Amino acid sequence: MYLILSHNDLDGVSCGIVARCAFGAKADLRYNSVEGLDHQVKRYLETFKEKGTQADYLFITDLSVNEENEAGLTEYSEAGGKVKLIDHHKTALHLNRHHWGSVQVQYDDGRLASATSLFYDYLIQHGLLTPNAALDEYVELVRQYDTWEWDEKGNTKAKRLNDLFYLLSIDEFEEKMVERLQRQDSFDFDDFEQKVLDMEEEKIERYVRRKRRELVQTFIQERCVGIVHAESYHSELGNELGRDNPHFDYIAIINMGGRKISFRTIHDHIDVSEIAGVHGGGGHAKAAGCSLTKDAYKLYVGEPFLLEPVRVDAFRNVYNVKGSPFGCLYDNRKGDLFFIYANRSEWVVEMNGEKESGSYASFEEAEMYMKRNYQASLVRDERFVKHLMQFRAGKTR
Ligand SMILES: [Mn+2]
Repeated sequence: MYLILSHNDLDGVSCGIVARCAFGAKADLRYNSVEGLDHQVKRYLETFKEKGTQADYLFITDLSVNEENEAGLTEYSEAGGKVKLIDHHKTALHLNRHHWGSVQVQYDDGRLASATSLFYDYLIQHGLLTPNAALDEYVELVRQYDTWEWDEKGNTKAKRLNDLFYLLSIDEFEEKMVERLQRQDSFDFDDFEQKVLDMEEEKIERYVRRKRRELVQTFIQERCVGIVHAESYHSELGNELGRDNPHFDYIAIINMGGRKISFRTIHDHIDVSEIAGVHGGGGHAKAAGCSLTKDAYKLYVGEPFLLEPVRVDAFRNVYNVKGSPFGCLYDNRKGDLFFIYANRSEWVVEMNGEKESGSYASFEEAEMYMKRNYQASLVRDERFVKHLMQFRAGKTR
């Protein structure tokens, strides 16, 4: 029996799927949350001590273990137990000091690795799985989704695979994929799945639009944070809210029911796994998470509770458009007016008719300064035109 303990997301479950393709009924697949894995490993090691070996081979994929289990697995391995931990999170790199640890964040050619792609390579290299074109394509879709490479490449098939994963139960998804990957020479969705995925896409769009209006802005440990409460679609929210609001260093998504926080950033200079690490969590530079501890609750829920949401920038404007060198107009809830315009090669922010002291090399930097400090949003054309008319009247008078 091959025991595979893996993560319960698309990448983790796909490790199970390739294991099923390799080992058939001899694979025992168990999926865990990040928090759940250590309990599962601990229990396994305890039963091993009492009753001897339970599995011919133990694979742990897409997740890493705590210090206690690290010691336990080493002991297990020294006692003759066969075990391999295959992961791609940089927070697990220290496990490479054990011969049972195999953690790789990226390939030699610079592509980021996923647990599924690493495990797939491992199984092929050890003669345990015969590759085929459908599996190659499937594994690549999972890798692109898990590493966000799909987004750059515009590969929506990878995104849709993840959507399908969350539309079905894990068992159903696993069964459908295993059957398809063994039978076909390319990987595709069927007509029914295509239709359901189209509907899902529209549903996500509506959800994100609604959440956009619930976003609050604050500073936590000198970082500008956008906070939103949401139970689902964390990746989509993190990505879209982050892109709409580049002045946020990162987005924190609070799941009160699950007592968890997800952190997402679109910026290269921010590593959200460090921010999650402050509260005992972890993950990747651009996507990480932690439990909603008492301290985290105070910072991300309690203190910002009474803040008003950030107002959304007007988006149908023809005249008052961002980056126009003639200037564009913003206001905030306090009633302050802001004008950002180009003065020769510099960008300037004016607040209530007074020029602010700094100047900026680009419109984006000027807007970032204003949004971080004053939470202003782009006003609609009607307001802009009215403002210009008043200004004109003031001048001629
Ligand atoms: Mn993964």
